[in-house]
Amino acid sequence: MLGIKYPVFQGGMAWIADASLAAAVSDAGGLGLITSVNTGTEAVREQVRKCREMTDRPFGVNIMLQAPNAAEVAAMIVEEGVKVVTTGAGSPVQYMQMWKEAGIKVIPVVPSVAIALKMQAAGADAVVAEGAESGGHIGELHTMPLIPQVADALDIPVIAAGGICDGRGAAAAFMLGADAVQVGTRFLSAKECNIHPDYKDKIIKATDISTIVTGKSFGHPVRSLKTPFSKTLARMEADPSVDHDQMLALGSGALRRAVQEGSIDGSYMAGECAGMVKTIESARTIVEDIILGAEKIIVHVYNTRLLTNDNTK
Ligand code: TUI
Repeated sequence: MLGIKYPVFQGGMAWIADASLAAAVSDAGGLGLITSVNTGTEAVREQVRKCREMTDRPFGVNIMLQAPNAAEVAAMIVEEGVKVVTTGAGSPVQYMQMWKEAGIKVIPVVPSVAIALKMQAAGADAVVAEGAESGGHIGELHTMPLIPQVADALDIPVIAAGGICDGRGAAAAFMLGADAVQVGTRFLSAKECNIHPDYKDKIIKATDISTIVTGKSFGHPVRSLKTPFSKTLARMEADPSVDHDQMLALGSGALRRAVQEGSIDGSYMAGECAGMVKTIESARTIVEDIILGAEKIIVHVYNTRLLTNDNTK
């Protein structure tokens, strides 16, 4: 459907996923995605043009629908002839007709079966079903039960996201009924990922219990690395005398501050698998490790009949 070699998407991480990362992932055979969250629509357009110069392979744009310029970016990708769009944090139904007429493949990110069905009915070509293991803005369900339920409910392809960072996670996602996987957190460590060195360092040093979810009590759960800043937010959230507007004000701009400045007042968004990311590697190495790792496990299980504990048949 997309003309890619491997069923591996790179998450369209806000402020992070630029032409450098997207082109490297696409060049390696996956689907690179450029984020719409940048200094403005023209900056996103520049990234699209840059990416096209850097690779001949297909790539896409991810639109964060809560951003004030979402409608502008929605029109810009048509002008620029982008072939694939993924959307997050809302419903892209109002743009669907325009994108379909332009021949763009539309792949909304969804957190539940109900929203997945709504997207399919609206004409989506596939969905990314994203579990709450993910970094950033998350839903309630986790990947293990979310993927099979979405796969059973839909006729269109399902891309699994949330907690997938190597061949083992990808193989598991395929077992659950996914047609492809989307990976975010592991690409934070890619050589081609242009985040502040302190952000990368925090990912490399993370352990299994290094992330925290804040904002759930006011309907905006976000997973990020535990830092003095995110722990302060969590304490404020538990304090009934602190109002939500105060917290929203503190959180505003925090992701950008982490990505560009490595600031102590930054929100270092990351998924639960940050603890599995140990080294800085090229995007190509990451894509190949995920897909070849998954293939090796699947072939091994098949050849040895591991699940029946009976090698005589
Ligand atoms: O969008 C994401 N993850 C994100 S967006 C983001 S940017 C940000 N910046 C500062 C503070 C907070 C966020 C960081 N991470 N993931 C995709 C996703 N989409 N997760 C959940 C949803 C979603 C939720 C509701 C999609 C659709 C939806 O409703 C659709 C409807 O029909 O209402």
